[in-house]
Amino acid sequence: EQIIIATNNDGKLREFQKLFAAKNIEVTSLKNYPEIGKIAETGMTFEENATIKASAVAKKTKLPVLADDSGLEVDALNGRPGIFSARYAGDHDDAANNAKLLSELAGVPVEKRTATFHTTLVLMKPDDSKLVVDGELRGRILAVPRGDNGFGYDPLFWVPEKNQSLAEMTAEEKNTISHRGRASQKLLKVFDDWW
Ligand code: ITT
Ligand code: NA
Repeated sequence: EQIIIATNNDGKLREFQKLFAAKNIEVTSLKNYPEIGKIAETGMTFEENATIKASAVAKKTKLPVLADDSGLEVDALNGRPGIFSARYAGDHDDAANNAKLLSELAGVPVEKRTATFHTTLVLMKPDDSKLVVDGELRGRILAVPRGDNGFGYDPLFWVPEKNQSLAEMTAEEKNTISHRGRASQKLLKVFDDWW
């Protein structure tokens, strides 16, 4: 079995490779399809954006495609950056995004720094039929980054049950509890029947 992950994000790809290895599903990314350029995410929801990415790639490859649209919803910021998490500080730049998040939350006390990480996955067949699943993780935004693992906002996302940031966890630990891990577990549960 082969699935293309419609992503240019190496951090996501690494996590999916681990998550899907258990099912013997081989995962490749858009790196193998340089002719597919940047896909404009013009939707207003995670599902719309994931569907746009999946369907653009399915059309070109005629293969099953999985797309991930994710984002960080910060309560004190009324749910921002949300679907704009990649473009929060302009062009996709993790360091700039994290710096902007810290500055927007400057002075906000720890108990008010609650946030949700959200992932919507869209699995699409070449005939455009799709399977949609979501996953979420609640946590808090730290005032100082912690840990070197993971990617994106991981050093700033603290998980109370573990007393660790996502960047302090191993990839396996993160996959067990994360938004992406939870969505993937749902997907893998129904995958065989749906396929
Ligand atoms: P693709 O669209 O190519 O998949 P992207 O990084 O642009 O890659 P999104 O549109 O889903 O993906 O943007 C999600 C943003 O949230 C982006 O800034 C990521 O770095 C960040 N992000 C997503 N999942 C994350 C995770 O598990 N931990 C930390 N940051 C994450
Ligand atoms: Na997006």
